[in-house]
Amino acid sequence: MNIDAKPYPFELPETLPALIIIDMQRDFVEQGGFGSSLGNDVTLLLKIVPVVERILQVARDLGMLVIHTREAHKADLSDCPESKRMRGQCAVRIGDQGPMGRLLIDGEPGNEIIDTLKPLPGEYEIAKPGKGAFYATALQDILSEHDITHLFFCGVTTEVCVQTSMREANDRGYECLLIEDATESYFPDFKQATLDMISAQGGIVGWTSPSESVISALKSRYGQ
Ligand code: C5J
Repeated sequence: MNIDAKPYPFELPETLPALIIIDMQRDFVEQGGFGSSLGNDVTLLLKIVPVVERILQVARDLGMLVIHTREAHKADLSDCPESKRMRGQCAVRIGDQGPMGRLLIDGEPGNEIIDTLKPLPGEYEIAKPGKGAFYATALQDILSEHDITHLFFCGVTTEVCVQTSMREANDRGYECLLIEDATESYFPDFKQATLDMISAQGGIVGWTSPSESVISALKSRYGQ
């Protein structure tokens, strides 16, 4: 069973693939978080929430491994390079107090995954200090323990944490597909460019496909 995808059909494996949901945390999608501190219009990101909810439900129904990530730093900022904290000309920075607590700090209200996508018991929630989900996390060990070979990505933002994580996964030998309408950027052009560059050159980073195609193929392949 294949998924209709770019640049060519994505072949589903015998064993269940995993779903990785990148950084659907209040810091990026709500006013007063890290995303808005950088001057972004965070409302743009909210439109993917119902699509991600649908995909998450399908993954749960099929018993897929689900991994949620959050971009998060320790309260003492020991895992946040000064170069990252000082980047940009903004009034509030990582670790500073905002309306939802300290920006991008593990355990603060703003760092939580949004209510409708909250992890359930049995799902993994990874706090990652970098843009990539593999950097300084246990992600690779978790995937190996579960014999995962194929990954579906969604979340925010397309050209930063999603793309970085997908490139890290691609370099580690995973077959990766980015769900087109389940990822979003503060910059629509950047989202499109990212989708294009992933599937260019014969799928140099992987595949992309709309959620409708992904969901129907997953249900046909792994449903009862
Ligand atoms: C950013 C992310 N954009 N989750 N983080 O800083 O994409």
